[in-house]
Amino acid sequence: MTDPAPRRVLLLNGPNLNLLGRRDPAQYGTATLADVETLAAVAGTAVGLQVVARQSNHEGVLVDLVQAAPGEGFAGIVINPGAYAHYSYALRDAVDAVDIPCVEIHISNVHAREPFRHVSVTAPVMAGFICGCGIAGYELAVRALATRLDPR
Ligand code: CA2
Repeated sequence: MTDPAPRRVLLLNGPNLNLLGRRDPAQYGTATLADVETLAAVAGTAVGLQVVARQSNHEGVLVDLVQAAPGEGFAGIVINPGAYAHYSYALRDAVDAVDIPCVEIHISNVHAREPFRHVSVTAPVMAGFICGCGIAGYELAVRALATRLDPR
């Protein structure tokens, strides 16, 4: 029998993550968003997942992408909501409304930074939460999603 098509997962990066590698290397490292997307794609291939990457600076666009993900055949979502994690109830509600697992990732250790970053309003509706592991967190998130998805 032929192998089934790989499951597709959505990698969503939120506001300002398009600037990765251009400023603030002490906080976020020197890798670019393209590097992060490649890393996640390679990690996905290793566990039988096809990773499709999107980035937006706009809350409503991220909400639309989350809402559309199940209908577009995505089995799960890896999301770095950026600063929206700290206050976007709209993004939280969108994640809560979809019936596919979502894993939140932050490059930096948000708990070791300014107090406003200590809270993630999106985290409670996620299947998992990773922070402070640098961009390796994206690989960990993809692998966590793979183990979370039912075997076919
Ligand atoms: O640690 C993370 O991954 C964050 O989600 C990054 C967000 C920040 O608002 C969150 O609190 C934690 C900001 C991303 C900004 O990225 C930049 C990269 C280079 C230069 C400037 C900003």
